[in-house]
Amino acid sequence: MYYDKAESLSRDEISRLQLSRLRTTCERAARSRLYSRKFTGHGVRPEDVKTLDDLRRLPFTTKQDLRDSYPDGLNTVPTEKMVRMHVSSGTTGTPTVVYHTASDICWWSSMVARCMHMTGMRPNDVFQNTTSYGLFTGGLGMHYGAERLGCLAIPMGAGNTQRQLKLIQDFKVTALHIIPSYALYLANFCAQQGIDPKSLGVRIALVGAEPYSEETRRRLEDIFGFRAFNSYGLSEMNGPGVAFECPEQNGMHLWEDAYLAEIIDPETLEPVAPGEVGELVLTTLCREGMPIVRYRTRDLTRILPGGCPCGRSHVRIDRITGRSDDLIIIKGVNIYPMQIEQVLMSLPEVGQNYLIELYREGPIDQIRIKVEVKEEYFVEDMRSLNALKQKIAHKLRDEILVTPKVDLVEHNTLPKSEGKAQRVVDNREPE
Ligand code: DLL
Repeated sequence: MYYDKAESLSRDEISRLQLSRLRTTCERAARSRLYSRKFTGHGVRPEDVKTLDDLRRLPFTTKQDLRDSYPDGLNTVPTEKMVRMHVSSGTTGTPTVVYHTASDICWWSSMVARCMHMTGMRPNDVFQNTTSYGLFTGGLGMHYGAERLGCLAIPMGAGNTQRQLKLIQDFKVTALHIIPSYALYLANFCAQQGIDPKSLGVRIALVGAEPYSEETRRRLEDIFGFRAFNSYGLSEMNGPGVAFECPEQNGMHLWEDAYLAEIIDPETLEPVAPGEVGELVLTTLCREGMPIVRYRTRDLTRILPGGCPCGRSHVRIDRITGRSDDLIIIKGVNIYPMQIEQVLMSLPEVGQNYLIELYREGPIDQIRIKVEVKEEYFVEDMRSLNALKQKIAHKLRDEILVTPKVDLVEHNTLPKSEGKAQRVVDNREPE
């Protein structure tokens, strides 16, 4: 029933495995320039890790540490032992690099295969990867996983929607890897071409790499007739395959034999109470070439209480509600973009794309939301459009506690990107 017997280890077995792997990780990490300095600075040695609680004695690692260590300050083996590197998609400053040995790629692929199998994918599935290849880890990461599972993998890559559809149809694709904003776009595209998305016959979609709401999942499942499984990962922790939904679709199992997870308060850096939302901190447990200790992901989530009916013992994390650096503060009120998406995607009149704009009117910060309206609702009658505008603004106010300005636009008119969507544009002048 499971792909890997590690999926159903007892909690005791998981803890024992984690401790032994954590010790190995620290021994390896101490060979890198970054951790030899950090461990010394913290007055801690790998051999001080005697219990899992000793994790808290170890220093955190931040994105800035990775940048400062560019290009190879976290490596623990000579470059000739490495077989691949990925570079982060960061838009500013020095990029971050993650190197992998052959063993690291092997581990990573088997984790991704495990995730895919958990969603119900099997070797007879035809898998199309619609995300970008190259440096983005969703390309090769998912591809290697699908091959490992034994599926026929189509490395289509991002964009070129006409061709995506042709391949899906001609090769009877049954499983897709797709970013949520692109899935919404594909739905529009099908409508334009007069294709019923359900007729494509895709039964499983692996949907992740950017935040999306439960409402968006439901909308996608409704339109395409597939089951959409949330998929979480980050380049620093290999990429996809860190946490994934099982058929219960209620939280993502985070593979604790490969990653050690903590949830901390981003201000105090102390652990939050069980079940509370905080920042996810991850330690690699199986990585050889470039282990990372206590990496601050900035992603906000919580550990869901209780076991999962699927029988897998690995903890489940909740849908990522946002990043601690995504927070928008308008008129003193804290808003996460995901709250806005939730409201928009629950409204039948709203189309598949939206954009949040922040601007300043005199000294006051304002928020404007541009919303694509479905074709059938985009009528000429001003009164109906105004009523819709008001309805959206009221629903949003109930959720985010400030009244945004709402602009309705025709469907397919907002900018779309081939990769992750940029949902927030900040036009406020720096003070
Ligand atoms: O996005 C890895 C990935 C590829 C995951 C394909 C899933 C599928 P990065 O480009 O380094 O890596 O971006 C990582 O994306 O810290 C989150 O903020 C966000 N993210 C990833 N998955 C989800 C998700 C890949 N399911 C960053 N929900 C992470 C919300 C997500 N946010």
